[in-house]
Amino acid sequence: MEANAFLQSEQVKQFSSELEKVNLGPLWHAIPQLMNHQPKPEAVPYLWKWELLHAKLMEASTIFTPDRGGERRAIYIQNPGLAYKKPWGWASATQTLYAAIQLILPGETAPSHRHTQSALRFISKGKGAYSIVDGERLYMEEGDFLTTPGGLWHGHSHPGTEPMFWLDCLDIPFMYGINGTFFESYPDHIQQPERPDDYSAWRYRGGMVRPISDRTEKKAPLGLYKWKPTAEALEGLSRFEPDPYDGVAVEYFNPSNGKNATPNIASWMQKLPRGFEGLAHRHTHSVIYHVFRGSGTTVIDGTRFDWSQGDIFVVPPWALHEHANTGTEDALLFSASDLPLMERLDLVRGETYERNRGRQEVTGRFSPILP
Ligand code: GTQ
Ligand code: FE2
Repeated sequence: MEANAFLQSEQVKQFSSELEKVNLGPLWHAIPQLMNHQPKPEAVPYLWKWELLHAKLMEASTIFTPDRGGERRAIYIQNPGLAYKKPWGWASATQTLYAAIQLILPGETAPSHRHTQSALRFISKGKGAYSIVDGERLYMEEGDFLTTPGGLWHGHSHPGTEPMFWLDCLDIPFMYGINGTFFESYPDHIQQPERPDDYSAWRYRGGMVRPISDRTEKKAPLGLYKWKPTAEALEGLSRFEPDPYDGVAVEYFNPSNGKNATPNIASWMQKLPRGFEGLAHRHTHSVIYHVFRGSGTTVIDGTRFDWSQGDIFVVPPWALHEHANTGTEDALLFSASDLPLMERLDLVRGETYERNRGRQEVTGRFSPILP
């Protein structure tokens, strides 16, 4: 008897269902689903418009305040492909990463806490608030990048005058999946400074040199990466040929060890020069993009996503994608990915798209939800 017919036979089926009743399972039925030949992500390519995120956060500000709720005013993105997780509470951006936009208004304070999840922030809009991380107040402005590795106390407060919006990205779903969550509230609302303001930014004022004490590996020797030096790095790199897939791209790194600034999450700032038309590729890590400046399109698995300032979009693992700048200025994309997890798991793999001169055939166009 041929294998398939044998598995479908009454005797085998009967036995399999008896196993189920006693909390056992037959591998011979499970293996093709469990061992797919290549990644089969549940997360789908998706895009959230800034107009929607902004409108919902403004609405939230009339309903929820950190004061009354004891927590941050953040609204997270839920990947429709991960909606199967909602019965146990929520869906995340990808299988490993969470992303949200957080809004803090002048006069508000989000109390300090600490957790095993690592966080990063990228400032989309506004200035004047600070994040206090491990006793250091970091004053934030548009384009700045902050890292808060797991385990450090952190809270936010806004002594300034205009609303501030930023992207939060954390490895919450990954930590949840491995049951690695520990969380504590700070005993006394928001932590008070234990070091001078912007201490780490001053220590790294020079850029590519480090204080001699940082030869010893530290979790977050630099807490906040200013926009200006990042922009200068992109400008210098722009003298040369852009990467055919990613344009002109730099990575935020930990100056004490040369690794990604945030444990488990890699973060990049990439410039797609005016007229840039990237080639398609795919890789095992998944990416969350946040459009800092400009507009363009990304084709993901054949569907075209049009993006502009403030939008968030997700490239799931192993999805073919290519970026193009269709606007009249340089485009700047901030991104966060789980590449460091893939590296630790020895799962770094990628493929370039060879057909059609390296560009996908566009089979559809994504229609985003507007407010
Ligand atoms: O600001 O500390 O969006 O702990 C999710 C979890 C933000 C934060 C989020 C967090 C924070
Ligand atoms: Fe937090």
